[in-house]
Amino acid sequence: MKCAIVTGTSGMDGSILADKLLAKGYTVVGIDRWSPVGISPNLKDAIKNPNFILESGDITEEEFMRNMIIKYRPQYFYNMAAISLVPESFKIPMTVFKTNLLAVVNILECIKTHSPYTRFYQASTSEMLGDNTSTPQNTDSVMLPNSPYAISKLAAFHIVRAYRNAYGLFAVNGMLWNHTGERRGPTFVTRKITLHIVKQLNGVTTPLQIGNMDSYRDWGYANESCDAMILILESDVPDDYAVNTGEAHTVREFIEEAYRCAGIDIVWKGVGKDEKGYDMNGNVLVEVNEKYFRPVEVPYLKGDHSKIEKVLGWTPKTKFKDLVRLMIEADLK
Ligand code: G4F
Repeated sequence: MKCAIVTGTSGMDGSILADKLLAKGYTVVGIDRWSPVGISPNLKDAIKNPNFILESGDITEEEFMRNMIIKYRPQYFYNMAAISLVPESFKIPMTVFKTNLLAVVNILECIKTHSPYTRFYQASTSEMLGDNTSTPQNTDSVMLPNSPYAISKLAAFHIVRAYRNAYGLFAVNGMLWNHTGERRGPTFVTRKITLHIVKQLNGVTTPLQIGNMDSYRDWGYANESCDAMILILESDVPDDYAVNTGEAHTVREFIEEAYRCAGIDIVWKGVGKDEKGYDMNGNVLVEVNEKYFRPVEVPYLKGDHSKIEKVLGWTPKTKFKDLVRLMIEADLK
C-alpha cells in the first residue's frame, strides 16, 4: 500500500490532500502540532478512515522528523506546514524562517539519509514574486520577495532545487498563486469576507473591516490546486510548476461579487481610509480599517499555467464568480 506523509494536515490544503490521497487508497500520515482545541473540523472525514494516522510533532525538530521518515519510509511527502499569513511574518520573522525554511532543510536531510526514494513536494508560492508586477508570471519570473514570509519561501524553493540537482532526489516545488475554498482559514481575506457577509445576513450589524482592496490576486479553487499537487509529485520527471488560473481580480471585486451572491449591491463612497461600502438603503456594510494595511503590499499577481497544462494536463475549471458563490453557499450552510 502506498504511503504519503502530509505535514500541516489540519490546514486547507493539507486536509484536502489527505482526503484525496485516502480516496486513492493510500495510507496517509498527517503531521501537525498538537492543538489545545482538538482535531480540526477539516479532518472530520479523514479521521474516520482507518488508513489515516495522525502524528503530532514539530517539523523543525531533527529527531522527530528522522523518526517519522524511518517509521513510515513513505513514497510521497507533501510539506504543507508553514506560517502562511504574510503580515504575521513581519512580527515573528525568526519563527517564520525556522518553520518555512529550516524545517525544509531538516526534512530533505532526513529523506536523503534515510529514505532517498521518498518523493518530496514543497508548497511554494506566488508571494515570492513580491514587487514584480510584470505578468503573466511563472516559476522562471524574476523574484522580488518583499516580506519575511516570501523570502523564507524563496530560499526553500532554491534548497529544494539544490537537493534535486545535487543528490538526485525527487524533490519538487508547486508554486501556487492564491487559492481558496470552503476550508480557507478565517484570517485570509476571502474567507474573512464570506464569513462576515453570512453573519450580516444573520443580523450582525458591524461592518466588515478591511485593508487594501486594490491588490490583484489570481484566485483558484483549492480543491483543483490540490489535484495539481498530486500530479506534480506523481509525474515521471521531477520538475517545478506554476499553478494558477491566469486571471486576476481585486479584493474589491471579491467583496462586490460576494455581496452580489447574497443579493446585495455595494455602493462605494469616500476615498482611502475613509472609504465605505453601502447597501441600497444606506447602511454601512464595509469599512476600511488601517489596522489591516501591510508594511508592504504585493500589488499584482497573475499567473501563467501553460507548463503544467502542457506537461501534466492540469487546467483550472472553476471561474472566479463560481468560486465566490460556492464559498458563500458553504458558509450559509
Ligand atoms: O488573503 P490574504 O491574506 O492572502 P495573501 O497575502 O495574498 O497570501 C496568500 O496567498 C499567497 C499566494 O500568493 C500564499 F503564499 C500565502 O500563504 C497566502 O495563502 O490577502 C490577500 C490580499 C492582500 O493584498 C491583503 O493586503 O488581501 C488584502 N487584504 C485586505 N484586507 C487583506 C485584508 N488580507 C487579509 N488577510 N485580511 C484583511 O482584512
